[in-house]
Amino acid sequence: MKRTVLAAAAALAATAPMMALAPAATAGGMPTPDHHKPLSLHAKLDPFKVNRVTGRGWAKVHLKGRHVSVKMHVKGLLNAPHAQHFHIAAKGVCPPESAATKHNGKLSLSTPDGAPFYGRIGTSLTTRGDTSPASGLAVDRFPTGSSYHYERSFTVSEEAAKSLRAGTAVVVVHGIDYNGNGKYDFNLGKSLLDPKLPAEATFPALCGTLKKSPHGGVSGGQGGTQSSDTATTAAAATTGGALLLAGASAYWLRRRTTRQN
Ligand SMILES: [Cu+2]
Repeated sequence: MKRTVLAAAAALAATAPMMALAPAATAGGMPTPDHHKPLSLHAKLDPFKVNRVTGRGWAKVHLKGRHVSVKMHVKGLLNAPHAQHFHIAAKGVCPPESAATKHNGKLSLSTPDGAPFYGRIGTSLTTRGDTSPASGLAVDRFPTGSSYHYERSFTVSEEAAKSLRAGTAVVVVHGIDYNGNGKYDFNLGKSLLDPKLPAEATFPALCGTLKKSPHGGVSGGQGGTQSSDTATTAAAATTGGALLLAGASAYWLRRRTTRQN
């Protein structure tokens, strides 16, 4: 019996190397107990005045292993789609106004201007489907509006989880209206990330570092942790369905993660 299983596993490994590789890589990762400690983080999202933004917001993240439950609220932005991400693996801070440079002759802060401070995109906070950096500018899958609430649970990359634990993950909401004409246009030129998009659509609007919450999380008592987990489970069911549609590999990843937890 056991030999049959092993033979089947060997055959699977030979015929489907991609599938066999993924679990092996996880085993090699040797997760420490620390990785399983749930963690609550929060960020106050402040506007980039140099980009003529007056809005603000907040973000809360519950992290367990590589599973995140994200809640965000923003207000006072342009009524348009807003790309939003966890930026990771740099200084873990929002850039000072002095990081701004001239774009189309106008002093403003582009996404690359701020990169030395908040880092590259680690997670795309989309409303559905993929959440990897590849979806960084998937404009049709980001929240739209001048004010909005965002809530979603999903699995982040090992790198993003690491940055969240290290306190170097930064929430950045993009999309500004520099010339105040009520729409994204090319007054600051083309986006440095995608020349088809106006710079205004991708320049950072709000920013905040995700810090460990003083209340809630590990030391926050059973009540808070439990309610968070309940919300996570309910939302995860929806996310699972979306990933299933997104492709077999994502589905595989989802199942693997579920088993680990
Ligand atoms: Cu971003």
